Amino acid sequence: MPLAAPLRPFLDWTVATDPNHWEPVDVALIGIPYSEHYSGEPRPNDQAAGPEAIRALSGQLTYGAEFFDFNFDATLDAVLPKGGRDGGNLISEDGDFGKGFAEAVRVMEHQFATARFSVMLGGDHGVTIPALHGLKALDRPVHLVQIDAHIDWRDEVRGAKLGYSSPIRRASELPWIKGITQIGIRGSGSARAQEVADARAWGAKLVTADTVHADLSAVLSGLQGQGPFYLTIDLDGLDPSVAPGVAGPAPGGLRVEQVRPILAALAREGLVGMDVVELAPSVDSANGITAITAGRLVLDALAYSRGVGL
Ligand SMILES: [Mn+2]
Repeated sequence: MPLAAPLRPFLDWTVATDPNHWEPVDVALIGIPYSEHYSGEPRPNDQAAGPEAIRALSGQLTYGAEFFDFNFDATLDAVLPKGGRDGGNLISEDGDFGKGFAEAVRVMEHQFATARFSVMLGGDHGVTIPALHGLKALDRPVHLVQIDAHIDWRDEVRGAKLGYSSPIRRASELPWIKGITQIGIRGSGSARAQEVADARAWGAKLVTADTVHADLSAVLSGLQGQGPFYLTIDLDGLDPSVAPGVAGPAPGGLRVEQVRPILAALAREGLVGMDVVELAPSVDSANGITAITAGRLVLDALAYSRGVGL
């Protein structure tokens, strides 16, 4: 069943919404516009609107291939991959992500198999779980890097095991995840002591935001030799002053200029793909800076993944 066409494709890429007709490409993207609050939460969030918000404002990143990108000292034509594919939005037929999970895994597997670099836009952090399952299609172990304020190691929350508090716990159960590094962790309310103990017992490396602020280069050298990588960015890993449009803002987070060297370090070792999740457009600044930042980080990762700027 084809995905839903986007209102505007990311970076004006070619739209191809039927996975059965996906051809091999350099880079491909889908959105999983899904968010599910836990039972008993006071209100639903609007993270399902994230993929369309990021796509809509991606127009601000590309005025044309001949425009100069000062991040890379080159024109966009040299920075961006050719023939990017926007596969549209994966919408569960019956609105139930639990039932739609297997289909989401199948689509992600197919995207990993047909794209050198795979991008997925969420959605809440639960949508990272089918992406992690889809990595099986690569048939080689990958190291998971997470940028997030929270460790997301809850086994379940009120019966839900595929929710936004559990993606890294679910990752730890997959045989093709050979390592986990969690960057930007901070504050309270992220985990109970048991979850921290479980993460450390598994061997996950918890890198606090304060560690990044104190010595970014040590964080970067810790990633050496660990690839290939898959990256999941929860936008609340960034500081709320630069990424305000999230449901769980936490003070003291990463700045864009700290994230970009991390993207470069991952690309040097091999970055197979990434997702960006947890954008809540209803609480973004009026100018959409969080959505723009999300798109910019994808663009930066794409450039680095092609060796540009390394
Ligand atoms: Mn998260």
